[in-house]
Amino acid sequence: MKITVLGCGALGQLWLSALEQAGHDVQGWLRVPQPYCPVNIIQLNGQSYNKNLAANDPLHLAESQILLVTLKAWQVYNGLVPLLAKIPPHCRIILLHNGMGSQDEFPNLIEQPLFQGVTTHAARRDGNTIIHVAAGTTHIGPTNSAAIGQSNIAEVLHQALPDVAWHDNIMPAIWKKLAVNCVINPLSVIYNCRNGDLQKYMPHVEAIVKEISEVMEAEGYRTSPESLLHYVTNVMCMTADNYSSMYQDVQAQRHTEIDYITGYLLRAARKHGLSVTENAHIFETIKRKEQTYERIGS
Ligand code: KPL
Repeated sequence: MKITVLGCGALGQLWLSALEQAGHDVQGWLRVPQPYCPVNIIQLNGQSYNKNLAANDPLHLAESQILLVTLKAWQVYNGLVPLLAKIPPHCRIILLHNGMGSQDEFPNLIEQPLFQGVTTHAARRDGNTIIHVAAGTTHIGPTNSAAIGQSNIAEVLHQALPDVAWHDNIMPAIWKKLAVNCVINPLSVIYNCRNGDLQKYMPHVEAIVKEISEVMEAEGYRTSPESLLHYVTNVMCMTADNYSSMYQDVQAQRHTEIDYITGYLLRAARKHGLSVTENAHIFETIKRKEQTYERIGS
């Protein structure tokens, strides 16, 4: 299949390499157009994958059957909207980012089948190389009417980078991943540690999870603090050696996804009149951290 991957960061390169090795005709799409996208991965089996893959070819884009968007949540609107008129009407668009709320920025703008996915694959950048630190599961499902029933897309992705699970209703999976990111990402910044080290701070983790569970229940999802804690600690263990994407963003003094992670949770809590003081405190801490370096950088 012809596939364009929008965003060539750690996750984008992971998917580019996996889809190319599965035999697809892939290209990367970068904000600043380039003829090639260098993809350097150390795969889970320890083998290196180093290739210059095609990039920013408008003809390829015009024929792409899948547009896989691996941009950060806050980049999606500006990155995706200009491409909508350049891809075919049947091109399937998959949003694969942490957090929620990016789609609220372009309601009903997308006619193509639109899917949302979340993944627990862990990858981190080491210089110019991306290390695939831990295997995970990608959950994917439809988020507009044109995408309903198109479950075969999960199979295409699964052949390239397993596991991929299809959900007719993707929202519970997205909320569970939001819970993971509300805990692991900001706490790894606050405690300056790898994901696995967060097991030393369980009272803090439990307090955050309890608030998330209350918000999820108010939103109509069946959950409990115990089951959510189990899910979050499991991801912590599976990705123990990884530094979370937010940790990596802060280290590189990049804008984080906190507005779409904890920020989204706070907005949902407010809607239901719930007080989520632990998460509010965490949100403020990360925003303050961002402001320090954004002020220095400006
Ligand atoms: O999604 C992640 C992230 O870092 O953004 C996890 C699963 C926590 C892996 O680090």
